[in-house]
Amino acid sequence: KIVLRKKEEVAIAKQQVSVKDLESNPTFGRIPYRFKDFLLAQDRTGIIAEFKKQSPSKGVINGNADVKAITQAYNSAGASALSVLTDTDFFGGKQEDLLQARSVNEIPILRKDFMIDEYQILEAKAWGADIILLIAAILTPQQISDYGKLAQSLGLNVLLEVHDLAELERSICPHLDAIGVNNRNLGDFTVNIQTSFDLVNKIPNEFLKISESAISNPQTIKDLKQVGFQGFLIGENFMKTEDPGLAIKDFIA
Ligand code: IGP
Repeated sequence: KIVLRKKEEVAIAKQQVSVKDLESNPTFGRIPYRFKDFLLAQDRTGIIAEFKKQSPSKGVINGNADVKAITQAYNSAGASALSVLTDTDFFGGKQEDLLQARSVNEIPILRKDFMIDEYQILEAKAWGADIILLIAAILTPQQISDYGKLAQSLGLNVLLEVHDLAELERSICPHLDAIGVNNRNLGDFTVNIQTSFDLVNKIPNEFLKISESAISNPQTIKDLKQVGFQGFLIGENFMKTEDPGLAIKDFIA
């Protein structure tokens, strides 16, 4: 169970690095990029390009991938934002990946991890993230509201991830900037793009609308745009290729 594993991980991290240490990191004071400014920019594509070396559903995708080279290539191809996995146990990511991506990119970066404690939001800020992910399936509405509020008070943007209408309805609150519909069921890993089409009209217009996972061709982006999505989170389809920075180009009209 991911949540229990994360709790252990966070408990250890707290012993090693105090909140004070996180706050005194020079990166902690930077002013984050605004998700909206990049997602809606005319010269960008709406693609949130993900750096992901492995996943529980696919195993190793691209074990030797170079985070700086790939995120820079995504960026120069026109990605609106980057997503970097920092979960080690399930996704083979790490803090260093985010730091490295931050050091060479001037577009928003999502810290892609399972946030279950306020401490991780301070980490995200200290490591140079601009956006955090809150997954409705593993959080109570109270946690979503509290974590969203804390993140926004630090200048971070908040992406809420939902997989069905019940999650969306119970989790919606003012402390969110974007709502992502995950086309992958985190319980059994099945994917269905239809999930996005079914939920798009239930997302209030004040939030950025993102479709996440299992997007594998440019036509799907056009179809999703047509119904109102503004962001498209894509990982595996790029990462599984020899050259992810080249693969993204086919998705840019
Ligand atoms: C990307 P894909 O199918 O393009 O690789 O999916 C992203 O949506 C997926 O990695 C993801 C994810 C998550 C990973 C969506 N929600 C939550 C970890 C945790």
